[in-house]
Amino acid sequence: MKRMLSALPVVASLALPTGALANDDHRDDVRSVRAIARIQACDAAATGPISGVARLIERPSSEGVKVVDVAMRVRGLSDGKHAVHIHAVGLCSPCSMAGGHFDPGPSGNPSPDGNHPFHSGDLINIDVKRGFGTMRTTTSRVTLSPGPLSVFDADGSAFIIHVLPDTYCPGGEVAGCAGGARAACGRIELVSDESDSWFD
Ligand SMILES: [Cu+2]
Repeated sequence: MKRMLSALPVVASLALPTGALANDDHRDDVRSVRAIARIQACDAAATGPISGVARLIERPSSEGVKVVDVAMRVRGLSDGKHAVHIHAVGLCSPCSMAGGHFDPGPSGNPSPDGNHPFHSGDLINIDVKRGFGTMRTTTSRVTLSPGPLSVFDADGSAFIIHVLPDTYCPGGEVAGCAGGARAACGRIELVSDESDSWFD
């Protein structure tokens, strides 16, 4: 009887590491939210063909805040830097249908460029060398999952790549400071767990 009682704490201490392992396994079950955008020229007759892809992954930061990693590759833009933003509407034909910069929060400034570069959808320039552009950034200003900052609101959202670089408007609202005319566009679409479109 005495021997059986003394065995109990051993069983309990063995249970602890088993529980920790189970938690680690459980974390692997949490799937990230992913989205993709196919980038096309706004006016291929004027610029020549432009094609690319942007991939987005939402993940929790170490503080538990949702952050979205954005990786974009585009061929056919002119060499140099081009502004990239998430615009308010998921339509690209024509590119003006994408509306202004995605900015669902309260904005005290109704002017399209007045809040620049502090819109939710403001990102960084894509850098193009010999016709091939890449851009990687992480934003905490939008989400892919549902919520007040989700790019998947009632009318969706789209990337716009502009003809000019984004200067981030240090002098305030100056025409063209946010990139000027629109060069390319891509509607952002949710990628389901079953879809293989992420990998092509
Ligand atoms: Cu823009």
